[in-house]
Amino acid sequence: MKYDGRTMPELATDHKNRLIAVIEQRQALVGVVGIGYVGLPMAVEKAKVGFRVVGFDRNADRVARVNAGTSYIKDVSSEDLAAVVGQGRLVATTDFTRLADCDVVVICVPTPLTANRDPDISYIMAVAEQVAASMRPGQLICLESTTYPGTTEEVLLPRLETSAVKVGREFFLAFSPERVDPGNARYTTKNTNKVVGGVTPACLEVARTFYSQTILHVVPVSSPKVAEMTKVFENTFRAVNIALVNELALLCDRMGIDVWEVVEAAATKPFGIMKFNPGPGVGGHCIPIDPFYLTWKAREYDFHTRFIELAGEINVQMPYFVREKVIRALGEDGKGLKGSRILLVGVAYKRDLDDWRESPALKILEILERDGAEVRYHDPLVADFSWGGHPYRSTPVADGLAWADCAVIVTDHSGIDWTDVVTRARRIVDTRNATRDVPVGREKVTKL
Ligand code: SAJ
Repeated sequence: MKYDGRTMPELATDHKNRLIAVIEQRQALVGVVGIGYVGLPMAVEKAKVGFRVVGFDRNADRVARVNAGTSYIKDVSSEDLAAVVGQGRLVATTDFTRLADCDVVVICVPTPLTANRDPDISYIMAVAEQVAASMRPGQLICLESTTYPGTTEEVLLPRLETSAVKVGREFFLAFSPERVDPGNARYTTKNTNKVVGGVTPACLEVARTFYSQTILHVVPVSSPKVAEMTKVFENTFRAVNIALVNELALLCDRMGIDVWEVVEAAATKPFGIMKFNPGPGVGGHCIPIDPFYLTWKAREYDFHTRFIELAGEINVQMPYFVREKVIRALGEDGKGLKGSRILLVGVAYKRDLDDWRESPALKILEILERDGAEVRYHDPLVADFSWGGHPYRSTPVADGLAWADCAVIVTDHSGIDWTDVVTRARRIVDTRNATRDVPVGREKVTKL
């Protein structure tokens, strides 16, 4: 087999072309570190087009479920997963020494914040040590975790490069941000444009070749920093615009204007605007977190990211605004928060997901309980969760509404019968305008 006019043995010393050859022939062994909502869809997509894929995770339960072909990620069907596992194209392991076998290593580990809201790149650092320990010439390493500009070249590169193993020669290093919108059926890993920045031109060439095997449109940029900044900008754009519409909700409440009507009317403008909705707060593991990676890095340059911090302040206030709305709603019935019964309808951080991490529902629950209310919840997608050391279990909606003095709609799951909710509820605080199409019982409903 010849490639580029040369035999494979000749290529052996030319790592870039050998790697490109095995990628294009789908012979490359792909390692995906972190098989979560980003890593698992990526792993399945690569396996579907013929790559052999090894999913690495410290979570033995996830590893076992992948190897059993049972998906735990909403956007990956167990059918698709079982198929590639059954064909022997995807296997999962907790044995990170097998990274040495991989031609390509894609890192999709979490990048949370510490308790005082500084970046926590400990997951990236841990993987960097594991990759470095099993490093061999001829590997492509791609970081996908959302992080501050500079991480790839300032944190990963020094840990991977040695005097004998040089980036762009013996190994290739790139950053390519994940762009996953959990629950979005229209845009998937395959048809979502992928930005890629390589440490060297050779790194970019290899990384572009890799991603082009399964992604329709790959967008090369001049450096990993540009790619890292692109991603943080994307999430900051959302955080700031959500905060803008949340601030509008606070003002409209004071002015007696229906913010939902304003948002809908503004959305009729055919250009120059993008619709965002006010809400009970901003959840998930991206929008409330990623912008603060940039805030932290900007300080190094004596720069204060005022928009990001202001957006964070406003978004963090929304659960407290929900509390104020609940107090007003209960007041209509001569009740106060203390001793009242509140049913949260929906605890997931956004519609039609079962993910309650960083959900505003958790802060609303905490605030209302602290004020002496008794709080239960109903969420058809979240059977139970634990928060503040307490277990919570979803209450059937009819029982919950019969029990509650006030229902608070926190997540507007499309599978909930909102007419039934309004009919059964005594009082409702609707933080998502989920009841907009319910004509009956409007007198019971207090909108954000
Ligand atoms: N939210 C609002 N009002 C809005 C939009 C969202 O209150 O108008 C709230 C949601 O309820 C949720 C939070 O903000 O609690 C985040 O919403 P999101 O739709 O941004 O959801 P994520 O974090 O799951 O996904 C986002 C991606 N979302 C979209 O592009 C629609 C995208 O920004 C990133 O690819 C992804 O984070 C990520 O992984 O970074």
